[in-house]
Amino acid sequence: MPKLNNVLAVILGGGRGARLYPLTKMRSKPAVPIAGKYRLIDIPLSNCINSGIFRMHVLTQFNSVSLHRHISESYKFDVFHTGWVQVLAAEQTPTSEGWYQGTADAIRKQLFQIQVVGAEHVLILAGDHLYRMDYAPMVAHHIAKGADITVAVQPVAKDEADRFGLLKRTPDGRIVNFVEKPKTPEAQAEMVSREDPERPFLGSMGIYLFRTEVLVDLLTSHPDFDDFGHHVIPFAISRMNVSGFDFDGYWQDIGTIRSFYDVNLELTRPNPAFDLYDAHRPIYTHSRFLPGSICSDTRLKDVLLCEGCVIEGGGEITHSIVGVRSQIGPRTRILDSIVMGADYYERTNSGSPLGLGPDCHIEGAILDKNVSLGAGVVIRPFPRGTERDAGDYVVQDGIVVVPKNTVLAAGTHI
Ligand code: ADQ
Ligand code: ADP
Repeated sequence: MPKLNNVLAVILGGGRGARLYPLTKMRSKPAVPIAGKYRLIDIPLSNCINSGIFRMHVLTQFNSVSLHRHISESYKFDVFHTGWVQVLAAEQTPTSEGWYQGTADAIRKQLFQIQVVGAEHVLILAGDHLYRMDYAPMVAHHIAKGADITVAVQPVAKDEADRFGLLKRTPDGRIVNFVEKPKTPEAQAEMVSREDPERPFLGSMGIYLFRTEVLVDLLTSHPDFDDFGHHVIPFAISRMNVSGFDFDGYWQDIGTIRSFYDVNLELTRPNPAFDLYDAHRPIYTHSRFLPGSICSDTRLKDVLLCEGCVIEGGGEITHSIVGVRSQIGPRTRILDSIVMGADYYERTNSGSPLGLGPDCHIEGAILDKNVSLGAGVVIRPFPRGTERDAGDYVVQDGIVVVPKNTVLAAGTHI
């Protein structure tokens, strides 16, 4: 396998974050918590470190305090691993020209920072995917094929064709046709390239490896190319050597509240498809030195329970994530929910106790960090497709999300 010290990773930390709202109300998308104790950004950063890539840029629309703190406290390289993680935020306000217009525009606005690193190849990664990938075989493929650009590809099912960039390849792997998210059945039928009737398409994973000079040339000579899927890749395939690299491991896009919810809850089942327990390729995060969790007389079934929690007696938790430092009162029932936990143990700024009070019933919900629910709060899911912003809570595709730091009074029914 090639040495990857010639590769710079650039992680696209997210656009306006509208699809993950309100989890992105107070933080940038890479800082959104996942699996009870990690943040989204930990996934690509860990994949890079485990692959031997130690130089990483994270592009984000705004600098959130929690993202900075998380990265600076969690990713400290020592003298034997000279690397860094650099956050590069869009430098102006949402209304100004400085806002990244799309994935390619985000890279263009930071081209100077990318070039000064002097790496031969740039690996462009999304910040909202759950997967474990060793990038070394992709780099080896890129070099062996003499590619200008290599795109990681996966088979795509019929009913998902409109969510992906679909492509066709020659037998030696060169991409000769690419259509970003085709909507009509005719346009999709054009892109069938596999024998498998269930997964007849090949789709881009939105993971690109560029020769640095090709990337710089493409983005500077086409200032109107804002997006890789819509502009850069379709333009490049007929003019350059663009190769498709097969990746057949577990991989999920978690760009919406629904997919975020489903992918998190899948982790609560025994032997989940994404293995958090792989000791050779761990997912890194902030080490918090938290004590174990206490559950007094509580029924737990399919629960991913994190450290530092106190769960009082008589309650029941099923098919849910209980994040770090969660405090859950007596007789409270939690079903099909993500409870993100808290950043600290004390009271909220308004003086209410942190966590869930006694006798709550929480179902089909996401409770962001540092929430305070009084006694007897009831939350139930809405029908799929329901969208609502009620201030204290937001409904996205039927899932109730209680934003960070929210206080819900005793007896609130949602
Ligand atoms: P999408 O995932 O729909 O399709 P997009 O929304 O552009 O593409 O996001 C790609 C990544 O870049 C995400 O991690 C996103 O958060 C981030 N991003 C988006 N806009 C950004 C911005 N302005 N600044 C910084 N980061 C930004 C893409 C490809 C498809 C491919 C799918 C696979 O376009 O061809 O099939 O990924 O998921
Ligand atoms: P996470 O990684 O989940 O954010 P941390 O272990 O980084 O959790 O800790 C959360 C952060 O919250 C810490 O940096 C800490 O300084 C901060 N914090 C601790 N207590 C309080 C408090 N009472 N109010 C606000 N922030 C706090």
